[in-house]
Amino acid sequence: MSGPFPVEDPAVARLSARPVDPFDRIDAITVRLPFVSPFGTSVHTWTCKEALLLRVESDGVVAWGECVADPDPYYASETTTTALHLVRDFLLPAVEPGLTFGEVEARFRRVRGNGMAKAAVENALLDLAAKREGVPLHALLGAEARPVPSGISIGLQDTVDALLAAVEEAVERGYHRVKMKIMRGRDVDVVRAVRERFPDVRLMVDANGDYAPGDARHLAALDAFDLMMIEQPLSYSDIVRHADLARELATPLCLDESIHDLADALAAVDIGACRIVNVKQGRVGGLLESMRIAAACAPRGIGVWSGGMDETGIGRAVNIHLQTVPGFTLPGDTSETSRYFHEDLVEPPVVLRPDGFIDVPAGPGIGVTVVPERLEKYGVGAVRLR
Ligand code: OSB
Ligand code: MG
Repeated sequence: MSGPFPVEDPAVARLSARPVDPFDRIDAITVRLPFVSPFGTSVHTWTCKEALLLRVESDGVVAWGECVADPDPYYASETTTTALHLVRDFLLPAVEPGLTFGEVEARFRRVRGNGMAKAAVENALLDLAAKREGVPLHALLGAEARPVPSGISIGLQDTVDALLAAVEEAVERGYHRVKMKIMRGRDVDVVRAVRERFPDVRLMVDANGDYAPGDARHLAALDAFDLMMIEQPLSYSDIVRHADLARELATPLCLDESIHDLADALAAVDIGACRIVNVKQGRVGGLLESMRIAAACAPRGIGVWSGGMDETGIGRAVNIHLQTVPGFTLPGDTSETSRYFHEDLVEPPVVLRPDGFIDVPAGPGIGVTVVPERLEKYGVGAVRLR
């Protein structure tokens, strides 16, 4: 049943009214960072992180925005190349200092979809605003600093032993919940093996849309393993069948790929397609839209957590700041830097405290510093946009 469309969240309204700061130049830089180990999913195996970065300079202040798109369209339709096209030819031309963030967002709405490109611009402008004001990003979002819970996303492994070893390491490190990727033919037996060995771990699975509506009975076998949720079992393009599936399963469903904005989230929640939403700020078009989704889900009793896109330290910091916002109620896909990269672009790296929590950076803006030599080392292309 559809409820009323939510009124604007007060924190979002305040940020929307804020003018965009003046800037002197904007560059796009593409980087490629090798992963410590390949990340396998039902849709693709990634061996490195290619990311499009936006660098904004303003009176000697340097701000950053990382676009979460991959170089390929296997997780989402956007790629690093399409995002550069959209940023250069359609989004940046619509940005003028002095417009409010709300007005910029309204201009961006004329461009359909392409949330990851929009988010990259918004992220950079918000980092600039926070740095020029001398406050951490989470304060700009209206949230109090609080340690955020950790979560790990373990890719498909070649053997069950390798998976058990990865889960064991995660449990020893103190991660608050473990997510494992599943796909057709690598699901029930593998999950059973993990559950038998780790009876108490908070466990969930992510299928990246590998199943079809006819698989409901098969997926119901997962109900035996006390999973927190099943993430995106069916296609990214099919919210309605998730509602049908949800009625067949005891385990809550969570949507990732299907949710591109607040309207998608409300549609999914209203028809019972999910009880939990994975908010990736890039996928939904930025931090303002992420806050709207969290604010709309909280009173509906819908769990929200921040997903990840194996970001470099720039995007990882953004995800950590976002999770201080009320409404982010569950551990997200936020893990230590050392799991992904031998060397990241930024300092300091994300580390887990002994209690498994992650401290939100305290410095201005995103609160991490890009190391120029590493940008040089991992950069594969740069172009001045403004
Ligand atoms: O489906 O959540 C996903 C990474 C890339 C693309 C899609 C997904 C993921 C992850 C990893 O699960 C999240 C992370 O560790 O950043
Ligand atoms: Mg997912």
